[in-house]
This record gives sequence, structure tokens and C-alpha cells, in this order.
Amino acid sequence: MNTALEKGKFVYLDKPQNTITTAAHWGALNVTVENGKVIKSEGSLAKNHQNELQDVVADQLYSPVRVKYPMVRKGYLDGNPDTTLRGRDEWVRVSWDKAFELISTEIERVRRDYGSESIFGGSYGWYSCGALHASRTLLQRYLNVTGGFINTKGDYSTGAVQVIMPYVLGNIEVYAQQTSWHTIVENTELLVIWSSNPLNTLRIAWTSAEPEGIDYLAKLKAKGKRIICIDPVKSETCQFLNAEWLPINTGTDVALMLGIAHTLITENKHDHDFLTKYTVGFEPFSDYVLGKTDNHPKTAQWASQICGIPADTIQALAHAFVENRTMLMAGWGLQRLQHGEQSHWALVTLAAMLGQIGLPGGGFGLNYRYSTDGLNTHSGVRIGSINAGKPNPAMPFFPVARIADALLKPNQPFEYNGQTFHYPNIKLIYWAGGNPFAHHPDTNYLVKAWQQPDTVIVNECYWTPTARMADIVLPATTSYERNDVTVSGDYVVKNIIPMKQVVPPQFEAKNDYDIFAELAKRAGKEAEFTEGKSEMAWLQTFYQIAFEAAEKMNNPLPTFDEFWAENKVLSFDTENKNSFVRYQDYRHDPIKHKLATPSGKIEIFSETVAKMNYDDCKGHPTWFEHQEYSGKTTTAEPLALVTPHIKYRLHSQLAYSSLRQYYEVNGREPLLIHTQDAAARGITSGDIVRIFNKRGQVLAGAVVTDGIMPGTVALYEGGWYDPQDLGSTSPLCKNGNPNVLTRNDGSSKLGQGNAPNTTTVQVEKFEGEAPKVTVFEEPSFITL
Ligand SMILES: Nc1nc2c(c(=O)[nH]1)N[C@H]1C(S)=C(S)[C@@H](COP(=O)(O)OP(=O)(O)OC[C@H]3O[C@@H](n4cnc5c(=O)[nH]c(N)nc54)[C@H](O)[C@@H]3O)O[C@H]1N2
Ligand SMILES: Nc1nc2c(c(=O)[nH]1)N[C@H]1C(S)=C(S)[C@@H](COP(=O)(O)OP(=O)(O)OC[C@H]3O[C@@H](n4cnc5c(=O)[nH]c(N)nc54)[C@H](O)[C@@H]3O)O[C@H]1N2
Ligand SMILES: [Mo]
Repeated sequence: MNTALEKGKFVYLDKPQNTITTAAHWGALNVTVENGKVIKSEGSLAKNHQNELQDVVADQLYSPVRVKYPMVRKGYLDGNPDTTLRGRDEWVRVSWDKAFELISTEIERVRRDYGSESIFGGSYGWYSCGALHASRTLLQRYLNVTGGFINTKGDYSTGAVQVIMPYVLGNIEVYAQQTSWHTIVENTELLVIWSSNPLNTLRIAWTSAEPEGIDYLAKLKAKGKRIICIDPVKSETCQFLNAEWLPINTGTDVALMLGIAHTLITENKHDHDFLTKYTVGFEPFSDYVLGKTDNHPKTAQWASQICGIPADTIQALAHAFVENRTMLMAGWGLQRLQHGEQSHWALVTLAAMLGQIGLPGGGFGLNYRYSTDGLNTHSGVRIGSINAGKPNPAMPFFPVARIADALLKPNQPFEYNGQTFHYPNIKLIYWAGGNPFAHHPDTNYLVKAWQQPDTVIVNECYWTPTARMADIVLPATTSYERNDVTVSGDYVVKNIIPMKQVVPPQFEAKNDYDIFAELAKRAGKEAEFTEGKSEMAWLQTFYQIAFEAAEKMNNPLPTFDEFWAENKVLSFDTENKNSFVRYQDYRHDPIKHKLATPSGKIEIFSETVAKMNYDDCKGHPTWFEHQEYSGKTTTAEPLALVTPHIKYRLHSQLAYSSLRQYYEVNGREPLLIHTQDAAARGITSGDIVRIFNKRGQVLAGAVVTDGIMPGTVALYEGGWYDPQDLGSTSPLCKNGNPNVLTRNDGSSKLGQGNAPNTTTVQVEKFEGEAPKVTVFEEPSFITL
């Protein structure tokens, strides 16, 4: 790989006096504590762009919606088997000892009566960063040392694309290092930001955000590059860059790409040499595009009818793409769809037709969303992290977004990635560090599914909608109440960051690590869980990996003790000018660097996929009509819904914080609606609106704008579910969780990814007195 490391050394960054250094997904933080209380927090790294997520550490610690004590649902404690009471029962405060006792005896009972294959520990979610206090990994470590559990495959981010890409490119691609930002700034002439909003999404990382990612957007702007954003929403990125906005109907990008491909083929502008040398299967694809196989040529006019972009603009795009060094930078919203696999497959095909894959600043990029991707390996070191231990190989699995089906269809078959599997029979759910009642589509269906198991246990810092739906809730510390260590960026590792405990655990909160260590102890497996190590001993072990790597590179790091005592960010002191170009090696030598596909080449047609014989995924990229989209609206549901990620939160995290002031409308989640669609409904900005369809109904506050495609409305993912009358047929979510409206069905039999952006709805002005949002208040409880 051409990832030559810059020369440089690690130095401590200065920080304001009397601050404590820690970190979160949204960056390294300096926190000021006075009289034992946090009074201020700010980013520790140089920042040219404000990241407000860094300012609210105090809100996170002292939020009234924190879980303060171990809690058990009253009916559960009383032995009432009615699981429909979940989410609307009373809460009873219990002692830690009682909670541990309840959990360990229940897990033992379920294992004994139904086996480990009835315990769900998949527990998807973006729990806080830190190499040690990784709640989901710790839960799985505990479940592994005590016998095993049902896990999941994939994620909600790239559920569809990560399953198709191995057939096309030989790897999942979406988490691979991409052509560096530096290379793009230097070489790209035309940047197409396709279904992506990096100004927002680069604010966070799986580890800790590295602000350099966003700096590169400013550099692109300063260079005056031509930038086009293809998106139903005029995103913050589009606005910041003054880019050309091409509004498109949600879920119709494949049609647009086929229209561009048709233009290129009929004008003979595609790169024959590249296609021959580096790809297989262009011919059947080309026959399909020209309509030879289905009598429907995918002309620019045809595409225009579907995607809403004028035909001459589509042709002009085709010309601009071939005439410039063009980077097709795709986000992931366009694959959180029914048939989501097709979007990126068609995009890679289009890039292959342009023949610029492997050239500096050309081709495609599927991973510029978070983790500061595009900032490539820099310091060359990494730190260690806690692992989930040895999995029990006999345990069943299912694709992560099939959780509701798994619960409702025990032992039934399902298709996935060319094979038939069976859902397990889940008797117990243990969740730590995720929020399925925010993240999973079709909330009402999930409510039903959630009533299936005997027991639901949740470790949480806050009374999230998911905590409210549990039988037993354990109060977890936030990352500011414990010691940990992390880095900035996932590949770049420019900074090693001590995460020093800022304040003691609040109320009765405990660290997930200590919770699972105690449960392991009660199962006689403490030594296997802890390996005899304390918190600090683990951190030292993790740091040591970086220490030794740095020593080998003649770039010594301070000892762990010194690093910890110093409590400052250790930063690699050179600018990252990594000029990595994705697929450059393959372009130079396609034999030596052949891809891990059956042909060793980019597969525009995949025999393997074709042989699966799926009706919803063919052998080459195909336009499929979605069940619900702009082209299939009804009188009852005339609008398409898109559910982007919001600037001022990470999913559902921080929804309770003061950052709400930046986006809430009339106390609720904002709904973006086009001026024409609003006028037709007598809606003005600030109105409370009801958004509804056959699956459910939510309230939100209207934001009337020209910055959205007419006929599409946008409601951000991560809004907390706040049902009025849970238990009724269609409870009204008072706050505006979009997933009350979205479809549970998977992207296709191949990927089975989550597909929330395939949704149609109706919107009306809400008349009368709207019910108050109550989900950010602590639920009342009794103490025995
Ligand atoms: N409609 C729609 N739905 C979507 C998406 C979309 O685009 N549209 N996007 C999807 C995507 S990409 C994703 S990744 C998912 C995200 O879904 P999630 O990852 O489930 O969302 P988060 O809100 O980040 O949930 C993390 C939870 O962990 C808790 N937590 C944090 N730290 C700790 C800790 O130390 N211990 C414990 N026990 N808990 C902790 C937080 O309080 C929070 O409730 O949502 C998906 N859902
Ligand atoms: N601030 C912040 N940053 C985040 C997150 C967060 O919640 N908040 N979440 C993180 C996570 S886990 C993930 S997976 C990534 C998500 O990164 P992405 O998946 O790329 O983010 P989205 O906001 O879902 O989609 C990006 C853009 O695509 C548009 N879009 C949606 N559907 C379509 C479509 O069919 N066609 C086209 N052309 N455009 C479409 C949306 O309007 C949005 O502007 O972001 C990460 N970064
Ligand atoms: Mo994600």
C-alpha cells in the first residue's frame, strides 16, 4: 500500500490550566470542574469549525433523564407474565444486590431450560468510545465466558452495501481507507457528493473525531472546485461549499446512474480499455441499459421521469464526468433502502465506465462519512482494546436489522446472502449501549416483537425509549465517570487521548465493566472475565501496544505512567499529507494486485449473485421499483420520507441536552417540508404537524423550506420515541421518531439491511392542543 508515513514525533498538546482531558465520539475534550461539578467543556484539538456536541458534558452528567438507580418493572418483579406491560408499567427501585441476583438467576434459568442459543446479546449500538469501557463488547465478553449468545451480522449503517460489495470489489469497501482528502484537494476537478453530508457526519468518529476531516472541506471550498451535491435535501455541506444542488427523489439514484450510463454508451464515451482490463460483465449490463434485455432503454428521459432531474441535466452530468477528473463520493443514506444493494453497485459501475478508478482524485469513494476516513494512516501506531472473548461457534445469528422478525418468527427460515438460515428462539434480551427503539424501523412492529421474550435487561445511562421498554434497567456510568483511553480517527491515529475520570459516578451508576465482572463472578467466571486486571492495568496494556510500535519506529512514546499523569493529548506533530489512492495498486498491476472476487476483477456482472436467483437482486446493477417511493405514492400517502442524520446529535444521543435549542420546533423534532407541499396543507414554519401512514403516526414541528425536493419530507433519525397511549392500536409519538413510520422489511434477500428511506407518508397540520413531550423526564418509581 502506498501509505508512506510522514516523519514526525508525538508531542503533548497544551491545554488550559485546571482542565481534565477526556474524549467522546465527538472529539477530545478539556473539561473544567469546580467544586466537584463540571461547569464547562470544549474540544481539545485545534478547531476551525465549531462542534457544539463538545460543549455539553455537563448536560450529559446531570441530565434529569439519567437512570439513577437499578430499577425493575413492577409486573416483572411480581411475577406477572403479561409482557404487554413493557413500556407502561410502574418502576420499582431495587438495590444493586437485588438486581444482580435477579439477573444472574434468570440468565442461569434461561441457559438451563433453553440453552445459550436463546439469549440475545447482539445489542447493536454506538455506546461511548474508550478502549476498555465498550459496553457491548463487555456484555458479549460476559455472555461468552458464561456459555455464549445469539449475535448479529452487519450494522444499520451499511447493511445493504457491505453485503454486495465483496461480490463486486472483493471486500466490503465501506470501512476501507479511501483516497485521501489531501489527494482529492490536489487532484479532483469535479467532486460529486452523492447522498452524503460530511460537514455533519465528520463531527463524530467510532473512536474520537479528528477535526482535520472537516478542515479539508474548507480547503476544497477555498480551491473553488466544482462540487455537485445529489441529495433530496440541500444539506449543510452543500450550503457550506456553495455547491450545485441537484435535488433528487429519494431512492431513485440507480435510475439516474443508469440514465448517465445510457448517455455514455450511446455517445461511445465510456472507457472501453478500462472496462476490458479491469472489469468483467460490462456487456450484459450494457445490454440491460440499452433495453436489449427488457425493451426499456434506460435513457436520460426515462431516468428523468423517475429521479426528477431534467434529462438534459443528466446528459450534461455524463459529459462533465468524462471530461473531468471526477470523484464520485457516495454516502450511505442511498442504500438504507429497499434494493439498497443496487445504489453502490451502480455507482462503482459508473466509475468503471469513466475509467478513473485508481487515478489520484478520480473513481469512487464509499467511506467519507465518519471515523475521519480520508485521513489515512499517519502516526503508524494503534492502541489495544478489550475483546469479546472466544465466541461459542455453535450459536445462531441473524442479520442485525432482522431483530423484530427474529423475535416474532422463532425457528422460521429466512434468506440471507445466498443461503437459508433459521431464526433462533429468543427468551432473553440483554442490551448495553444501543437504542433500538430509536434505531430500528417500524417501531410499532418492534413493540409487538419486544413482547415475545421472557426477560429484557438494559444497561443505560439515560431513560431512553429502550430502557423504558425493559424489565430490568441498570444505571451505567457515562464515559466521564471512569478512566479510559482512545485515539482520534480510526486509521489516522494522529492523537492518543487519555480519558481521565472527570467526576465520580453519579447517583448509583456503575461501570458496565464492573457490572459484568460482578455477574461473571456470580457465575463463577470472574477470573475469565477480568483476567485479574484492574481498570488501570487494562489501560496500561492497551497503551503498551502503541508504546512498543512507536519504539520500533524510533519515535518513542512516554511511559504509560507519565502519559497518564500528564493527562494531555499526545499528538503526532506533522501535517497529514498522505497521498493514498484507493485501487492505485490494482490499476498498476491487476494481476499482482487482483481483487478477491472470483474473476479477480471488478464484477459488473456477478455469476455468484446471479446464481442466488433472487427476484430482488440480479446479476448486475438493476433498477427495481421500491414498494414505497416518490413513484409509488398514493392519495393516502402522497409524500416520500427521508430520514437523514442530524447535525446536533449522534443518533439519539444528546437528544435530551441543551443542543435541542438548535433544532427543536415547538418542542418537537423538526420536519423539513417544501414550500409548495406546506402551502397545499396550510402549514407554516413552527406549526405542529402530524405525519402518518399505514404503520403509525408522529408529531413534529414544521420547517418550511425550499431546501428539499418537492414531494419529499425529511425527519431526522434518532428522535426519541415518546408514545401516547402505548398499548393502543397506533400510539401517537409525541416527539417525532421517524421509525414509527418506516418499513421493517430488509433491503433484499441478499443483504437484509435496514431500509428506512423507503417510506411514504401524509402530513397534516395538527389542530387542537398537542400532548406534551414527556420522554425527557425521569419516570416516576416506587421504592420497596
Ligand atoms: N430511520 C433511520 N433509522 C436509522 C438510521 C437512519 O439513517 N434512518 N441510521 C441507522 C444507523 S446508521 C445507526 S448506526 C443506528 C444507531 O443506533 P444506536 O447506535 O442504537 O443509537 P445511539 O443513539 O447512538 O445509541 C447508543 C446508546 O448507548 C448509550 N450509551 C452510551 N454510552 C454508554 C455506556 O457507556 N454504557 C451503556 N450501557 N450505554 C451507553 C446511549 O445513552 C445511547 O442510548 O441507527 C440506525 N437507525
Ligand atoms: N452529526 C452526526 N454525525 C454522524 C451521525 C449522526 O447521527 N450525527 N451518525 C454517524 C453514523 S453511525 C453514520 S452510519 C453516518 C451516516 O452517514 P450517511 O448515511 O451518509 O448519512 P445520512 O444523513 O443518512 O445521509 C446523507 C445524505 O444522504 C441523503 N439521502 C438519503 N437518502 C438518499 C437517497 O435515496 N438518495 C440521495 N441522493 N440522497 C439521499 C440525506 O438527505 C443526507 O443529506 O454518519 C455518522 N456521523
Ligand atoms: Mo451508522
